[in-house]
Amino acid sequence: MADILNKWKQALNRSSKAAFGRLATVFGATDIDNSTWEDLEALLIQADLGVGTTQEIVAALKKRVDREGITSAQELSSILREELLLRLDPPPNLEFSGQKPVVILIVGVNGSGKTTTIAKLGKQFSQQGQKVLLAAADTYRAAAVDQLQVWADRLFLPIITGQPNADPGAVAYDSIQAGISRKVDMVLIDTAGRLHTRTNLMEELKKVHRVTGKALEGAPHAVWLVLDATTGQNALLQARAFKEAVKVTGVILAKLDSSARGGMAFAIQKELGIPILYAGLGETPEDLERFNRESFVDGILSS
Ligand SMILES: Nc1nc2c(ncn2[C@@H]2O[C@H](COP(=O)(O)OP(=O)(O)OP(=O)(O)O)[C@@H](O)[C@H]2O)c(=O)[nH]1
Ligand SMILES: [Mg+2]
Repeated sequence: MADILNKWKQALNRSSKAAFGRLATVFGATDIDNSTWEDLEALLIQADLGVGTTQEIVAALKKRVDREGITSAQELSSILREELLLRLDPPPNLEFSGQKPVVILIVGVNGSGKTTTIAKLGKQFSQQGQKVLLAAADTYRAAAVDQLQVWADRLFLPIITGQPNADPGAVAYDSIQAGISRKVDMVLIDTAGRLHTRTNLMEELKKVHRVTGKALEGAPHAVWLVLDATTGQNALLQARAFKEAVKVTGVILAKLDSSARGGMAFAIQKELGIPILYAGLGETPEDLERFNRESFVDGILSS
């Protein structure tokens, strides 16, 4: 347990050193005055909480300071922790009851961390005793298929690939068929990165989504959006567009370890209501953790 907490703290070092770390100067002041609130608001916005969430938090803090008769800036720190925690949902249950294979479609913009995340998920699920099949439905670049193939070999996971430039829907379809006949528990489908603003590519993704449903009723059982945590507020626009196109059911925040702006997690929950399922905390297959709101908040607030 202590190891896991340390891992979060180390990974969130950048976020905590940047905007959140500077909270220490706000909380270091003796008494709460107008500048305390101004500084706090500025720092939360810089940490990418978004204007809406920031204003909501500051208003809630002001109310509590009044009601609870708090005067020292120091005490603000612990009620801020509480208010931040309140704005993240507890991790949802990820049991998929009855379905077999469970088909999970992994989507996101270019370079957000999809392929690496699939390797991490594949490793975790297979360690939990699940029979996993990977599907390389990113057929745009030969290198993309190779990348997933390398992970599959390294992790001893079976993989279905298509020819370069093959129809990604066809690869997804074939992989589900293979998953059914091989009686696997899970099919993890990698897709090509695409900008959320490119209509034709988003249409193609919708098609992949539909095709999986033809291969197996009820598929995909989950659509997980991989967001690069270093992107900041643009991640919110991405999440909105992907949610609209393919009904995203969960978010994976990759690269939290490289990010100084982890605050976007709050904006995603507040504005889109999509649960954050996992956090990517590094580049190796072990660096994926179930998103834990306490570890996350303590990680960004530690300085
Ligand atoms: N530090 C860190 N790097 C990560 C993490 N996840 C992925 N990366 C790195 O991000 C880069 C892009 O990762 P990919 O998995 O190839 O991203 P992708 O979304 O599949 O990219 P495209 O297929 O080109 O759209 C690689 O260098 C990864 O090692 C993470 O959690 N932390
Ligand atoms: Mg990829």
